[in-house]
Amino acid sequence: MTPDVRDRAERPSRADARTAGSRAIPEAAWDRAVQLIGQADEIALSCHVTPDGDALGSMLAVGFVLRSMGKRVVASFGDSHFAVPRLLRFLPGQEMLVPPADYPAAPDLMITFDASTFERLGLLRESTARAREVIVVDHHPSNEGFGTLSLIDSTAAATAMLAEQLVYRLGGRLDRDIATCLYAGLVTDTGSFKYSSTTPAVHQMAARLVATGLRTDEIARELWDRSPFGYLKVLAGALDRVTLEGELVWTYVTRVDRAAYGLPYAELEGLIDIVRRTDEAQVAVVLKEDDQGAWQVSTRSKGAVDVGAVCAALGGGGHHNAAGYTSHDSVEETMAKFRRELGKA
Ligand SMILES: [Mn+2]
Repeated sequence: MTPDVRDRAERPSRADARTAGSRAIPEAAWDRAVQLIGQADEIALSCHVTPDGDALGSMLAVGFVLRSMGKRVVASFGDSHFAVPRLLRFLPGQEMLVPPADYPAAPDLMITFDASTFERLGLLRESTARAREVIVVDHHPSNEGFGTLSLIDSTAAATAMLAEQLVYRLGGRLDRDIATCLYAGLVTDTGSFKYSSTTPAVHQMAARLVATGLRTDEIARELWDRSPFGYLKVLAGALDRVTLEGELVWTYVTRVDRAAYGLPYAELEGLIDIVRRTDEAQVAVVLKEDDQGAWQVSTRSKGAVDVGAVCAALGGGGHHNAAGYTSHDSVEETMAKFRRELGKA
């Protein structure tokens, strides 16, 4: 993603932070969102299944502000085995979370975070379909807006950037809890400020968040620098069968591999970051078998190939350099179809 030229041209003051990085969203849409939230007594929040730091962090950050406004808040995500991924358990605000079974069946107002499609809401799809109003807060370019109101900005490096705007527009202020949630989203989606999406606006937001006194070292350790021992063993297996085919590098992890060490699926999140470092490859792929036996396919590009388009053609979606999809085929068939689509890209 090319840094937005608008970001280079200006140095937002603290007051300008209200709108920095959000110009793809019309003012009228923000106003409508604030109005809908103002009118609601209970607000149901959701994010995509198997949430990452951006999805869960953005949702909880806004939840804090809504609670401080006196709203009843329920928050969830639609996984059949409802559990916060271990590496996100340090996030404050988890008392707002309820399992999908306890989620309102037909909320008056629902807000979704970082979910690029209706399908990504998993078990919360029915509630979403029955909600009177659904505000979609997201930054995926593939998001066509499945709600009644879109707060979608594909130039934002993270949904957390839009969540921050929503916090201000609701009259909220950053405190350490809100900032910790937003920071988790920002560092997750920029790969700790390493990806090309790391614009000046990203660092300016980080400065506002860090100024609340949050512990960047502790957050980094929770998110990236720890694993159960079993991860090392599963990693060893995955790296043992890693394959380089021209400019494509790929590997896979089965649920049997994980079961041998009692390793939860969510622990595989960082595996793609090890595989994608391969100098010889432009595209990296990791197939991860989930607990239901489906292959969750993570892909990364160094820029020459739009893996977002490749994954969209295979029923998924994402960004130019980071995308994914679900496959119910075998490993061999999944890779055959992937190579076919990659050849067209
Ligand atoms: Mn995101």
